[in-house]
Amino acid sequence: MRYQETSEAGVSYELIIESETAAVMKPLPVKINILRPDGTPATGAKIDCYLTMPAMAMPTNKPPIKEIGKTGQYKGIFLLTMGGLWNVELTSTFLSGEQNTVVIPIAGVVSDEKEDSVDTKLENLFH
Ligand SMILES: [Cu+2]
Repeated sequence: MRYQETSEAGVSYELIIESETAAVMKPLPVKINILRPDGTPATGAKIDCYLTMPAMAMPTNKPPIKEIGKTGQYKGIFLLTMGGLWNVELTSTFLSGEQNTVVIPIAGVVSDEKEDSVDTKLENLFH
């Protein structure tokens, strides 16, 4: 899945979740491509990432985000701890000291497969 958001300062953030759905309670490898307003890769930024839910307070969820080489492409692993709407809050601090932030909403999906397997386990308990 691919999301794109542009900050007020014109910095573009592309968030790629390397799976078909943002499944809950599964490690989700992500890549983040950051482009400056002139279209060049934003290299050497420090990225702070907070995963929050707009509907409620959740425990702090702050996956580390690291740059892959000096490419302006960053990576990390998300873990969504419940189903529903999440906000991916990304703040970049550039070498110049300049900061900017975007918020990207994503839907955490409880996997049917997981529910089925729990049901099957319960059925097995009662038979
Ligand atoms: Cu929640």
